[in-house]
Amino acid sequence: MEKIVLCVEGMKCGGCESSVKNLLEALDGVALSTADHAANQVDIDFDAALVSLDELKQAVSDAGYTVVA
Ligand SMILES: [Cu+2]
Repeated sequence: MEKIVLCVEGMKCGGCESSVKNLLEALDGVALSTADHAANQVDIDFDAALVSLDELKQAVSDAGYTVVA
């Protein structure tokens, strides 16, 4: 399992946090995600054999949020 922290802009409330968490956890290979809109931070535990970092970032940006790093 790998752990990463993404800086994500555009989350404004707890609803946005839930959206990001749920869309990530719906992906194969993602074990756990937590999102913090105040910190613009998304923590993800994932299996790099099943899902790539690029796919994680793409899923977040497809949902309308901006992955800064
Ligand atoms: Cu929101």
